[in-house]
Amino acid sequence: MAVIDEKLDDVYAEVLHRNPGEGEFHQAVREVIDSLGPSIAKHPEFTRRKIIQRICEPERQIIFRVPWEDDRGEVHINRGFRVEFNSALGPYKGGLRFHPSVNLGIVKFLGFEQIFKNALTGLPIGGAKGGSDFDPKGRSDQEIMRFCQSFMTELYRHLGEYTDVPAGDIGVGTREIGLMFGQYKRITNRWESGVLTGKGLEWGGSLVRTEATGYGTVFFVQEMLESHGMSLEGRTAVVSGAGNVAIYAMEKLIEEGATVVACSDSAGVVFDQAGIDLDLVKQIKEVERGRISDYVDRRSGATYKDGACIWEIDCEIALPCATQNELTGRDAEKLIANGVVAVAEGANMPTTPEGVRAFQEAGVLFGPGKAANAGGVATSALEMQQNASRDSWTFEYTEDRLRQIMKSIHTACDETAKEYGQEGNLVIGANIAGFERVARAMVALGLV
Ligand code: NDP
Ligand code: 2IT
Repeated sequence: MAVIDEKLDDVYAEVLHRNPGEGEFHQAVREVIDSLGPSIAKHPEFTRRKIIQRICEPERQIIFRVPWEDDRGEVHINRGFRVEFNSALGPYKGGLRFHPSVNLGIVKFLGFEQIFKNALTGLPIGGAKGGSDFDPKGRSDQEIMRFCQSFMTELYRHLGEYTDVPAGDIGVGTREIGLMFGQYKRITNRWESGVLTGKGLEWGGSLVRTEATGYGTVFFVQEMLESHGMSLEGRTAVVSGAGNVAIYAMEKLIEEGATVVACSDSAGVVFDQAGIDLDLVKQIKEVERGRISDYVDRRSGATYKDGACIWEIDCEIALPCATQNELTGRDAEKLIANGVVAVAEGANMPTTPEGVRAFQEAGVLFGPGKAANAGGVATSALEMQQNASRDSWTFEYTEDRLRQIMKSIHTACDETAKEYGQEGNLVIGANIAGFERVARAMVALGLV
């Protein structure tokens, strides 16, 4: 780990003390704090107003019981979370994750990252995250509906288009957003489209939101490559995961002339030298909600390995798009030895601190998640704009807006890194650029 700035040492110690056992949250805070020394040296008002201490403390944390009944009549009790972290720049905004691993520390790490990511988009959105330890795998549509309705029956009172606007994340897509929107509408008697994003196209959703995170990550990679006189054309890529982010990252990579040779899910890895057949992946994961192992049954020449490590596969572009801490220092060493040129985080915090350091020391172009995967939430903010004006934009126009936003995020990270004497370090650039926008707003809004 980098040596933490002296003045920030106490701040981090206090975070550890106040939030025991929340390893992922500690990791996310440490990563940001490690970058901020030069910024607070330049802005004594941030120290005087205790901006970092305030940013590390969520404005509000909601934990609630979610009871529901399965198809056999058995009662289940899950735990629901919403951590409303920071609203200096706009209403709380961030996804909901349904996965058995969800706990308060994970929701807090995600909510904390979201503050800076949302600031980087330049759009008026604060930071939040939520979810539940509910496991949707193997559940029927009826069970999913009962769970979503129970979850929203508690959460609705905390939401609103000017208050808190959730969206999807792991285990939450258009189906779940629809069921939650339906329950919100029923309870409140309001057709309030701006209360959730990631909605279906026929009931207030935006074109490109489904594709946005994956596409945005690839646009960010293109910015990194182009600023070094390179392009995606003809490059070999590997993308972990096979969910929403991974699928649309693969789609844009392929469109831009790269060959994607591998993807994965939590069980194993598919390798397809000829290039992943994306229509088949979509059929298996989006339509059938099956496992990625099904791919090899329908595609000759492809192989599948249970429990394999995707980062052992030769590639020039590596995009971790599954989950946190999925790419370790050892994995990074393997990718570097195999000649990786660029890595961008489609997932949130997928690379461990050792992994990030290894890439940076080896001179690999590295795009941190809070910059590289900001296209999803940015397009959510575009959905909110369309909802507020009761308008809907074309695919081309919305995609162009997304491309411009990703370009401006890259420029902000790059220029901020240069301004602070850290040229090429997009981690420091992203952290400081995101932080300073929030910090300036917090100073302006007073001690609230
Ligand atoms: P999905 O639920 O659509 O897909 C998740 C994928 O990751 C699946 O292939 C899943 O495999 C795999 N995965 C999940 N948990 C684990 C685990 N513990 N170990 C290994 N693999 C795992 O989620 P998304 O694509 O929406 O999200 C992926 C990542 O992108 C997350 O980090 C999320 O926070 C981040 N993100 C998402 C955005 C969005 O707009 N959706 C925006 C920005 C970031 P399996 O099916 O086997 O569980
Ligand atoms: O991590 C993320 O940025 C998301 N899951 C998307 C959040 C959003 O509000 O669109």
